[in-house]
Amino acid sequence: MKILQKPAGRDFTVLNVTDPHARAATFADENDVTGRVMRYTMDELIKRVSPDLITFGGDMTTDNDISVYRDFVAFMDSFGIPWAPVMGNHDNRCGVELFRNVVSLLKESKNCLFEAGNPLLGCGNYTVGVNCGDAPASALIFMDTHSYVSMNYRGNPDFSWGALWNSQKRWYRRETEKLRSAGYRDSALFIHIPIYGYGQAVNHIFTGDTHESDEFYVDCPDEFVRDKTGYRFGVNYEIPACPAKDDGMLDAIVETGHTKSVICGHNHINSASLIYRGVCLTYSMKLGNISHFRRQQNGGTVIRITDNGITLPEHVHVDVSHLID
Ligand SMILES: [Fe+2]
Ligand SMILES: [Mn+2]
Repeated sequence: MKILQKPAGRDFTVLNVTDPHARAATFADENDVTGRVMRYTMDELIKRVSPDLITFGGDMTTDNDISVYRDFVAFMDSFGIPWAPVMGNHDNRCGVELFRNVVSLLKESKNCLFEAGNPLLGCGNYTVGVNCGDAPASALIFMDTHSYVSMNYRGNPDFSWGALWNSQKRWYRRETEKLRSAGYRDSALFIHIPIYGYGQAVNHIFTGDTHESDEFYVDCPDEFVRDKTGYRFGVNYEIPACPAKDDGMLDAIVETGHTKSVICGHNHINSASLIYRGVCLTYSMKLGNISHFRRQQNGGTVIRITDNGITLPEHVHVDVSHLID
């Protein structure tokens, strides 16, 4: 487990960005709009948030092209800030040999904390500890949600979004047990594809699936149903693209009682943050304007590690209208 230091007397700030779906031109052509949007967004986020760590929620690119992966890794490295990614479904399905090269890029990268972990669990199941001096504070857990599985999904017998495997849930339980006995107060979990609990939470808390509003990133519009805890923000514009059958992961999280917050990507136009069964389930803001994009959702999502544990997330919206109009 890699350890980062929380400076005494201030919070440790984690900035999550996700789903850039970069293209060759994004970084190769300095006048390319998608590249300008991505650079501007990252620069703004870093200026406004001053992150100690950038977590990355997957789907680096949709193009199965090693040069785009190389450019993206260099881009993330260029900020001089440690960063920790999970794999997205597009990364996972880019092909065996290319994927091996992507993993090498991440391992060789200067500021990337990525660990492939046990290959029997997929790729990129690992933990980063945040300590204050020698004292463990909170931990960040990263897990691979794979790409697709074949099962009956919404009428399609051959398809469901990827789910965490049983072996990964066993790893997660052991990992949180170890963290707890080492003195880590709590943890946040970073994944690409939402776990089944996201779907359950939406069904449980809201009467409808979507709510059309441009003000999703501010607190609760009146007409939007508030959950029982009174906590929620964001809007889901589409149904959670989670596995079709219960992956049992929310049960594992609730039973182990260590992870306070889960942050996922994948649904590019969802931004809801809900507390369900005592766990905060959040969709991250999306980085950049490529692939299924709402300009109100461009930005990043922040959690902070305080002396009292991990805070609830906040969305940071970066307006890029001047670049894409
Ligand atoms: Fe994506
Ligand atoms: Mn995805």
